[in-house]
Amino acid sequence: MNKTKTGLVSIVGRPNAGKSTLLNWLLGEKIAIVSHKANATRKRVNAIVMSGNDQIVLVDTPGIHQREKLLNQFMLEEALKAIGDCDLILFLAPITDTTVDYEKFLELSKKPHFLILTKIDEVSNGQILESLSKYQKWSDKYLELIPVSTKRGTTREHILKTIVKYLPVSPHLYSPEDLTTEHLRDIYREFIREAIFEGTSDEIPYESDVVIDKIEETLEENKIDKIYATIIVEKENQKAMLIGKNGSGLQRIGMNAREKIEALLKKQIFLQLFVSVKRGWSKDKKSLEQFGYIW
Ligand SMILES: Nc1nc2c(ncn2[C@@H]2O[C@H](COP(=O)(O)OP(=O)(O)OP(=O)(O)O)[C@@H](O)[C@H]2O)c(=O)[nH]1
Ligand SMILES: [Mg+2]
Repeated sequence: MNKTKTGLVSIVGRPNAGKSTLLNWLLGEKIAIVSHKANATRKRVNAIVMSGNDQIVLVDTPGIHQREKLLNQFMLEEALKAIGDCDLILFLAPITDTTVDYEKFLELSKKPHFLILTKIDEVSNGQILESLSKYQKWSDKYLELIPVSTKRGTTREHILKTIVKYLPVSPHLYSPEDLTTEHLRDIYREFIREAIFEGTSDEIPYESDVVIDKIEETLEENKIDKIYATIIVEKENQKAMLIGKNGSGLQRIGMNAREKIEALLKKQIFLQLFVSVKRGWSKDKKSLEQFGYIW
């Protein structure tokens, strides 16, 4: 009998390590928020990746970090839950990092894991070898040590096959046709957040979030689906900065987000954004729960 392998594989590591980029790359489709600014991911995101008949359920997580704010505590707990609830961990560290984060991770979890060194396109071959040798002393701790670049060179299939080697024989958890367990509206929200990360500076990316108010779908020809969303910020001056002169800032964010959503849906959509102030939302449990950050 032909038995399939299936497992939950959590991607963890410090903020900005390249976790969400790796998830999108292994999936072959962009669903998770990516930013050069740290702490972009706030919640776990599942991607369903098939390798032949075997199913890998990848779980993207917020970067492991310590900060006082309640939202950051939620993010840390999301990462810790993902470490607890999986068959295998992919621990990511940029190739230029010291080994400190990996040493901390080893204290935190005894789970089977791969050590994945990311962004190797940013350094020379000599530096890659040097980094690999630094980690050799933990070779009895990790199952595999894999240097990766999502920009060039590394083969995706090799990584997927290597992951499958360590997964249990088990029926699929999800339909092989599904790409993710996320609702589309949650992906739209992440794409709008990504546009905010790209289009604003200072604290705005960290003190804003997005609520999808309404989605109007149409089957009629010549008409397009409409998405209405509200950007929530903490302060009046952030609202003014987001909206910009004559609304130009908000318009730019809206265009950028619309293009991201259209690339996923492979069709045109209409997106309208509003901005609203909710003082202290990122430090208040009730507000966080309203935005779907549920402990
Ligand atoms: N050069 C290079 N840059 C990369 C690579 N992978 C990711 N990056 C960049 O690293 C930055 C962070 O990537 P993310 O995928 O958002 O990192 P993350 O670990 O999910 O970050 P958080 O969600 O904040 O924890 C982005 O600017 C990516 O484009 C890579 O292989 N090579
Ligand atoms: Mg991320």
